[in-house]
Amino acid sequence: MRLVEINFDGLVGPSHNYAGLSLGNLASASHGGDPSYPRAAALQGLDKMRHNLALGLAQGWLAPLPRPNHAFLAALGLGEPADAAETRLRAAAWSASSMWTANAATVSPAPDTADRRCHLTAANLVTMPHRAQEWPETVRQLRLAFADTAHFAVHDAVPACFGDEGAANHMRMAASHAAPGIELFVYGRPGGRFPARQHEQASRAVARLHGLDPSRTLFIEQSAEAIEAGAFHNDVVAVANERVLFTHESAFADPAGTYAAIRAALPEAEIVEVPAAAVSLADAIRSYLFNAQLLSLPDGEMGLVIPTEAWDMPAVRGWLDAMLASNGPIRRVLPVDVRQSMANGGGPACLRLRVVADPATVDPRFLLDAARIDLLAGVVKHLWPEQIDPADLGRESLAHSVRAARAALLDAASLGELG
Ligand code: SUG
Repeated sequence: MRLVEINFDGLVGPSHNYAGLSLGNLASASHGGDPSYPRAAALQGLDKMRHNLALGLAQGWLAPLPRPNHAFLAALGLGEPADAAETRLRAAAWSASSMWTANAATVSPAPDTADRRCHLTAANLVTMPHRAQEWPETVRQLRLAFADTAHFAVHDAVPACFGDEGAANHMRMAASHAAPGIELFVYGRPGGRFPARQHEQASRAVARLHGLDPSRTLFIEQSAEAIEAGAFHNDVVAVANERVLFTHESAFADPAGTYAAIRAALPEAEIVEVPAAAVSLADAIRSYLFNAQLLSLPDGEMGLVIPTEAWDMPAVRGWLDAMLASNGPIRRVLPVDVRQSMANGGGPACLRLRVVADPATVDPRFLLDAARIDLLAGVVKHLWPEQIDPADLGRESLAHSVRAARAALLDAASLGELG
């Protein structure tokens, strides 16, 4: 077994649009109503995959879900809605939100689990109607990609009474990817201005389903201040990789207690904390500095894949330059352009689901090399709509081209089962 980290990026779907559907996600709210550019969005995502593959890393992908979701509208008793309240539900049925695969599932690699299989639990995403419809199709795709039951267990989502947003609120730390790790579940306490999307009971259920060792599992409260400032998921203010936690000072309700618990469970842990005095919480969230991919590069160094928005913000750049000049564990900063996703609140980290596994145990149709990225990009260039205006949602001609684009993609990728 050769356990490595594989990042599975969601390919941005042909119905990508800005509908302002996510309360508490400031980018989604501020871009609601803007025209979107699905072709550019998907190509930006594919360029990020190409970038990370060229670093020598394993790269996978997940296909967009079928949209528009007529079954969702029909279950709500809606045909072609006309009034304003129903317009939001129609936009929900068109949402390409499955592109943010950090919310697809929570993943516990084999070294952490009781049965030594890698466990994945699909996230129910119940807090937001446009996302709550994702998980049955997501789980179908995960059961295809990780069909080898000797190495993987894929669980249905936990009951909808407990909100679960998947890996966006889960971090794993370990001496190395293949070593037994500690798992950190971050939940929010409800009652604030914005919804706390991750419920503590959902996190505890996932940990039980995965057979995690309670002495190596931490349940950490997210700071109310962070949620209030727009950190609708923990991965907007913290990211971990192997022994390193990279976090904003204001990410957790009890930072000192959290760091002490991490160090007690994993003595080699290194915590890189960005103080609010250097980068304010508002700038951290606006720039998405922490919605980064913290990656172990083949040469042994760690690299931080950040959105160009973070690189371009003076306070953030100043802090990053000082970090690189110091002797810290993060040695490289790698900016990428994912602007179309960023405008809906999805940075580099949102676009990927991390799975530590032996690539030989994964369905090869979900793994990428340069030629397969070119293949997917060819379909996108040819068939993804160039632009969608909010008023286009609901048009039968657009629905037809969106469905045809996805069908051609599945055909090219030999994934007809998902049709
Ligand atoms: O759930 N945005 C997504 C962004 C998810 C980001 N994921 C992570 N942080 N891991 C969300 O809020 C906006 C859709 C719209 O408004 O059209 C949206 O769903």
